[in-house]
Amino acid sequence: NDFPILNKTINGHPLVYLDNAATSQKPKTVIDSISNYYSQYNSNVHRGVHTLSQQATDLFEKSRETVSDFIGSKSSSNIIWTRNATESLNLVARTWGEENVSAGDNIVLTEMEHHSNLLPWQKLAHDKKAELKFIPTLKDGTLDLDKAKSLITSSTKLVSIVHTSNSLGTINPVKFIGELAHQHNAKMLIDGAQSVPHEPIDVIDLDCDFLAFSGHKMLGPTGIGVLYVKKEILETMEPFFRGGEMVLQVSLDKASWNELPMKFEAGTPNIADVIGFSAAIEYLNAIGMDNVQKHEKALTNYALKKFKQLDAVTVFGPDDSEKHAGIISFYCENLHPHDIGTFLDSYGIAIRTGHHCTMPLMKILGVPATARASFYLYNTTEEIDILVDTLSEALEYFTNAKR
Ligand code: C6P
Repeated sequence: NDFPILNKTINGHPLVYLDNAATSQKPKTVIDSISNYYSQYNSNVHRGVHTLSQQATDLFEKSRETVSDFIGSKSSSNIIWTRNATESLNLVARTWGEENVSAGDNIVLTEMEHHSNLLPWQKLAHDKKAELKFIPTLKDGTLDLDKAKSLITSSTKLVSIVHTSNSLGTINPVKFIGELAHQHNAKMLIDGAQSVPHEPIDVIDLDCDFLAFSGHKMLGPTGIGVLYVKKEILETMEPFFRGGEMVLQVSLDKASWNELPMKFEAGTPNIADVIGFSAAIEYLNAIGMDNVQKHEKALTNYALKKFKQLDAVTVFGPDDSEKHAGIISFYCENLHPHDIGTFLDSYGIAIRTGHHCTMPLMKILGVPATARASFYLYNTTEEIDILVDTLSEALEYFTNAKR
């Protein structure tokens, strides 16, 4: 009941929203906080001495502290606002990457990276004549960690890895891989787009150098993302964008930079969505991330068992919910995932079908695309029953249609 959209009917059926890996729904507190900002505090931040500007600045900076605490960061000045995880990843490639990667170096990724954690490194490697190396995916959807040990060497400058795969649901051992990276003096970046919304994250415990994630996948609005960077690294990085707000002194021929994190936030920021994102985190904190994780583990176990009843369906990713987050990616023999997605939609069930921006992984799995159901804190086992029963009907319908 906290989520207005979940009371909707779609095609005459109650909405069963199972596309949370693409984006989550928003509780009323988040929607209201944005409206409240525009009706009560709307003004620019860090610029005015007037009351409204100071109130907006206070809310904006308090939100940075809320996010910082949520991921266990030592200071809110390690938190840079971006538009989304994609921008956060590009920021690292275009600043730290440009300055620290040279010919002969390598960057280690996995075969299951989202395009957002592949394409920026492809460009950097091409420009710098560096090499990309990929930790392979084993048959069970986990990473080949023996291979990881031999791929990460003294020539590795960065290991950049997806924490939870959006296409397999695999939860990767990023802390262990980070230790391997640090043993070779390489930096560790975690793509947390699919993990930060679903489990407690502590950047100090993970000891990652960079962490990227998006607000819209964790009850927050679209258009707001985060890049966490260790302070000592952030201090050495050049700005990404240049312009207003990120400067200290400007003359006609040169400029010096504002203090952290403003140095990385040129121009008027997305104030309303920062405030909305903070309301989302407060909502998650009130429930507790341990509880969110526990609930989704139970749903995943339930779904993995239920899917075993469907003979013609292959589920990708590990069998064990300790290694498999609430993302069930599947393929039905001789049936295109889009047909399944359309059939399910006619019953009000929203899933995602396609390559999920992981085309190289689809090639490795040997499928053109998958159908994907992804869970969040508001989903129920009853909804999984509806999904599996309707999927079973779909299989029957398409088998009969082909006869
Ligand atoms: N994955 C999905 O349906 P943005 O779009 O910038 O908020 O997030 C990019 C991104 C980065 N890494 C991972 C692991 C992701 O899953 C995503 C977004 C969505 O799977 C949209 S393709």
